[in-house]
Amino acid sequence: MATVTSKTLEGALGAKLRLNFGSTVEEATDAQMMKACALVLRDMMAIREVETKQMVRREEKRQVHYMSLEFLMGRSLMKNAYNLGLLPQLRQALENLGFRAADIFELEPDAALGNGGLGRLAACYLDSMTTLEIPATGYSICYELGLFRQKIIEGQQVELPDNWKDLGDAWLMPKPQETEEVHFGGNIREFWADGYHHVVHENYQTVLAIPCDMEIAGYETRHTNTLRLWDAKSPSPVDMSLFSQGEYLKATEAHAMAEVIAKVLYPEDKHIEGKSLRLKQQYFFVSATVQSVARRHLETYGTLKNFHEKNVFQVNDTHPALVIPELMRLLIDDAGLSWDEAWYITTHSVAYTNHTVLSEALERWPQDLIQRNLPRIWQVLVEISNRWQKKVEDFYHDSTKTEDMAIIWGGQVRMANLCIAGGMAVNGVSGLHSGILKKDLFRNAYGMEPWKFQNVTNGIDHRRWLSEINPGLDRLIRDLAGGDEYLLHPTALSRLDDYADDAEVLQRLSEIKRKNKEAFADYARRTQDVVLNPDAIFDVQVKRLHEYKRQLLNALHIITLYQQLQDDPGRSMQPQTFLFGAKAAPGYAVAKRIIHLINSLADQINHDPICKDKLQVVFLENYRVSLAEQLIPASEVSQQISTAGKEASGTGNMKFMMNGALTVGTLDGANVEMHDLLGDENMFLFGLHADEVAELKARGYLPQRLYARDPILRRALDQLKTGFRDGVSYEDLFARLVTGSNCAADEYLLLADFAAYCAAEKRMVETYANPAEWNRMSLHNIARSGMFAADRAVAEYADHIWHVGHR
Ligand code: CR1
Repeated sequence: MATVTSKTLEGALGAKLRLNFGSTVEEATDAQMMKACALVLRDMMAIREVETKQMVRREEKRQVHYMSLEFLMGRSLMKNAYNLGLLPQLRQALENLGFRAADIFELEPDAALGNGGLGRLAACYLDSMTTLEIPATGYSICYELGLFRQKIIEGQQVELPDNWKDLGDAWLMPKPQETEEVHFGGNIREFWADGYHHVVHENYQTVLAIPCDMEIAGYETRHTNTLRLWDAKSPSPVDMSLFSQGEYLKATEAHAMAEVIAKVLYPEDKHIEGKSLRLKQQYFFVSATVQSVARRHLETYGTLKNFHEKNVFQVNDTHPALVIPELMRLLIDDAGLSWDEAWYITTHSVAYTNHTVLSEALERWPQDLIQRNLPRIWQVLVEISNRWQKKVEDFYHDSTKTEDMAIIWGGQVRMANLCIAGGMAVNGVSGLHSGILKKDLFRNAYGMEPWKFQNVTNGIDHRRWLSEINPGLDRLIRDLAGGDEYLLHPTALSRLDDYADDAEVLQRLSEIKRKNKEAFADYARRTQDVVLNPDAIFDVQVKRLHEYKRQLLNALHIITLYQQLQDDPGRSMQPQTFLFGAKAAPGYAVAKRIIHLINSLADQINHDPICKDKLQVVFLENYRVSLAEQLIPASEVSQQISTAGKEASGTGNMKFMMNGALTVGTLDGANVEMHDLLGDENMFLFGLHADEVAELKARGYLPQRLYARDPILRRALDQLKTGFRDGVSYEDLFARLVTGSNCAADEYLLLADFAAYCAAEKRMVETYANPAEWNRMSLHNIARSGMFAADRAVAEYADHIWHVGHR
């Protein structure tokens, strides 16, 4: 293809505006221009996508099907332009046509088809799978409404709908000719005829699954993959027989039932919602995916007997676990294979990643819900469960282990055990987490089939999360570490380590951070209506609001700092700005109370003159990918303070490290591996280790004792009861930590780690007073972050789980 210049792009954009919007460049609005940009890039990717598909078919490549109910894509315009190598040209073209490129990029809505880490991981892996030239497709649901938008009103979270498709649909390419049918409800009829056992599913309701494809461009490759988002439609808009009887409302019921499936993303992060709509979402996207993959396979090979040689389904947590019985159903009922043949194929084409050990997040479905909605799948599950149970009994002869490993038990279907039984591999997402799976959560399964268990430590798309969002740092790295080599070989970042004593380099690093802080302060003033002090340390905790992540511990420490300042208002101190960003699941009351508390605390501190130029607390509204992209390059301190053993990996921690922020953190998740690379001297570690947490709990943890013994802690906790100038008391949070309310007190051991946390923060502030030391630490963090590139993680999946080649 001829090289694309800004002139070519100007022409293409002008043509798009005329053809799609009947508009001239002069008349076009920013929104129309944004869409035109998307359409022009989409055209380029579409050509490459066709080429890639042809190559995969011609060379009979094994394909990866990455199944996830969540893909937290964020914005795509800048990303796609970057990967296509057209970002400078696009910027130039927009400016030449009289538009401000930054405004056009800013206008794109985030595609927030995910909740947090799990969904963002899937998005980063799509980028790496494509860049590594792995034939891969992502599968999910084309939610009409993404994760809710958050407004803070009088200190509290209010949820608003996220209508992302208004502008965001420019990336979607509907493919109605590849529609699949998914069947719900009805009954099963079985009979013998012609010497065969026949199974017929009857009286079901059909929902049409229509693919809406989003192309994924890789970096410096023509290889192009697809994210296939299934939209749900009813086969008929109304039931005409009911309509003709005058039952107008009833006549549209089936229609409404079908279309509600793709209406909204469930906003619960790590809490199962045992609702039939959620189950329908899961089966809908699983069934559509399995059918479409099998159909394409049959077209190419004429048989499904070699299906497992050419396909692998990676299931992102247990949400797509029904892929196991659905593939069995298709192989047996539709393709006529025997149970044993089908089981062999299934157990050689499905791999499972576990993302959490929190018991409230482990999916268990009431069996009657499955029986009613998916009668054939239920039958298959019963057979899988019986055979698995027999295998476990024969191996262990131990009824407690039989119960622990059961798939159907006590009226529930346990999806993790299903994935272990039906999968060829099970992996955790950090060394610590994978160890906990083997030693604890899945110890019996590990004892029986140890070869299935693996670790793949998470990674992030460093092209997006460093090069694209932090151009100043990108420039410095190119100057010092061999040009753009690090973009495809992230370990090249380690060359920065050679400059640890180079005063000029360290100075440049600190100027980059300073500029980023100023840019963020400007952004925050425009979009959040807050004035930030760029001379203060930007100390940041952004992630979903969950008790185990311990935002409340951060707040308690800030309360302590404030109380010390009240005792001695004249005391000179290093100014600190604490920034929070977090969405709470709408039904998670305690999480919402913690958001309220942080806002009350912010209101108090920001209005107290003694805090001026010393302490500031900001709760950033509507934390999301595009806000993270502005904030992370400007951050100096990264708060990763979960109770050890609870955060499976974390990926925000990696993004901050890569952008030179220093971590205040516990030895949890991937922090452990960061610490292995950095040592005590390059991060601020504190708190109990995972095994100590377990021991303390086993011994009997008594937070009341800590409350009684430590006056600083007691004073901070008492402040929760008193509250702040807005008059709201947080006695409920006090009770949750100290006395317990409907639960054991302080489940996540905030009080046990409080003193150590305050000491770590103190060390951090003292270090900040020595800029040379701070910048040197920052440099080491960037230099050693290459290990956390998603390219490395995806290559490990490709080598050890998928067995596919890659660049
Ligand atoms: C984990 O909590 C991890 C991501 C991605 C989350 C987080 O520590 O980084 O997954 N788990 O692996 C999750 O959302 C449902 O479980």
